[in-house]
Amino acid sequence: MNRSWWKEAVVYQIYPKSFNDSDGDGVGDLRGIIEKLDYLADLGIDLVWLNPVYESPGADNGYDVSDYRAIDPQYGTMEDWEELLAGLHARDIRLVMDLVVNHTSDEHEWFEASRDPESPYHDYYFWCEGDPDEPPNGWRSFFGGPAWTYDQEVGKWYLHLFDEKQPDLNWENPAVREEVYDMMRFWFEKGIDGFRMDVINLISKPEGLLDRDGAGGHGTQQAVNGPRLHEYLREMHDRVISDYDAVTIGEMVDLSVEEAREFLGPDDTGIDTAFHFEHVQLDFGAGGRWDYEEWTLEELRETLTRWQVELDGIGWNTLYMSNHDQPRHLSRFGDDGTYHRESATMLATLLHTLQGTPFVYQGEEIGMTNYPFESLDEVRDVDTIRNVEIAQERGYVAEENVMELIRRRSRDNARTPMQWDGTANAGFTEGEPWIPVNPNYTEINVSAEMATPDSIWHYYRDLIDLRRAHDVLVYGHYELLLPNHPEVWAYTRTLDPEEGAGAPRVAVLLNFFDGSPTVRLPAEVAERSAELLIGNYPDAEDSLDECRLRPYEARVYALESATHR
Ligand code: ISL
Repeated sequence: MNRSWWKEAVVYQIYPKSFNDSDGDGVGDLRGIIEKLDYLADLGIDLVWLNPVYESPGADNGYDVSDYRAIDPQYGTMEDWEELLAGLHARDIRLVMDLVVNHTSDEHEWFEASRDPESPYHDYYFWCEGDPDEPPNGWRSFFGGPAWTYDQEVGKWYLHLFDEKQPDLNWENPAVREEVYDMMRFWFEKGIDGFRMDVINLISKPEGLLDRDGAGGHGTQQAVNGPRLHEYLREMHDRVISDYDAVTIGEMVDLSVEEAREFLGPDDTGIDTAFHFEHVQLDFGAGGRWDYEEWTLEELRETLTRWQVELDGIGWNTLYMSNHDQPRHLSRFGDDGTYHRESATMLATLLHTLQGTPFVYQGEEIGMTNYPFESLDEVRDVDTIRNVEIAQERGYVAEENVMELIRRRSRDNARTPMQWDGTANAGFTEGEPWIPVNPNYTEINVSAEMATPDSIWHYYRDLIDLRRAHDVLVYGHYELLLPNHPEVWAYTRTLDPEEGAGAPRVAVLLNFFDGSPTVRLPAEVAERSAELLIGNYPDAEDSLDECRLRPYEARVYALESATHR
């Protein structure tokens, strides 16, 4: 398998608004991140993905960009950003910026100019003529409600797949593409190491979208992997990305593994790796994200196994369960009460021992949990507010269950401030935080975690070190061992299987529940001599013959000649 620095990297995602506030205005900022550079280096990560810090009115916390080449004043200045990049590079940490080019802010100068039908900018967006009472088609916004807004002054509708303050760019217009490529080059020339590409598989809209009787009538789904997507991505690669040693991480909604094989295959679109959503949608009910159903180990294991097997040798996986759009994965897939440490470390073991690039979302490394929302006043996210209203209208959620749904689902669960220590506001700010701090900060915080030798934080650091020491954990082929075990997920990773029994190989055992199951591995694994590389309980036995796992126990064994590189 071809080696790449980004395959070997562990990524740390920083949501700047909630990471660290240096000036007491209650909002995290770039200087706040600079203060924590040594923290990042101590954790051992290789790459930072920074959510948008561009100038923005903030309707969607920076995913509504009004100037792609300027830093939003709430985060600091371009000089601060340059200092941050230099500070990261000085510590051998690379930087990936967010590329938000499916849409701009409605306050972007292009959109403002586009309101004039005579302006060359008019065609930068999807403006559609027609009856003010009847949207051009039935497309729905991801944030709920119609994907079209009628602009009285212009006398036309415009398309927005997200908030009405996020009009979609018209990629069919070559001038739009040129603007984007220029802007990408601007950041590459400043020295960044790649882009995480926001909803990149929505940029190609179906033909006839603006034609009321045209193809657009079949629903928003048609914006996913649209007809010219390959062409645009290829062009972006050839025109800009290929000039740099950069990683490209596509956020791709509704991506199937078959599609991923197409997009991520060598010499195709130039996208190196992608975020898919299959495993974070297993607990969606019939009504979608704002409807709930229990996830099962069977489904989770089957889903991620499929991605492991199908992409092997063809594409490359991202390994994540958390980000700024997802509730905290410890609360979702683990036990954030009794087995807080055990389940956080077990899930971390999964995310660092599959094939792919692990993404650690800020706070995950200390076991941050969902927020105990009690009232709508504590919610900040547009997506939550709008979608909850709609779920109520449609009857997916009764009034008395609204707060429970928010506690489970809201993106704000991941956006509460990073918990640095046990002082006021968790050490995040000396002012009033823009969003409430999780009251559990007195127990769950960086300072306590770093001071406790067997903490979640230390386990993350050990996992990151371990992956760096063993090529098999990066490049090894995945093989599922006990496909039907009701409580345990067990697999091996093998480097160069053609070397037979001498190939470096590790076995991973993960107990997903609070029982104490017995694991009988197939003889060819169980009979090998094994050395425990990492585990989240003390005194795990060295033998693989009939193991009994403790609640949420995780163990990683080297089998026979698993070599250090
Ligand atoms: O947040 C969601 C639920 O998990 C998704 O519907 C989300 O909107 C989708 O994953 C796209 O996300 C990205 O683009 C959005 C922005 O709000 C998200 O924060 C971003 O990650 C629009 O730019």
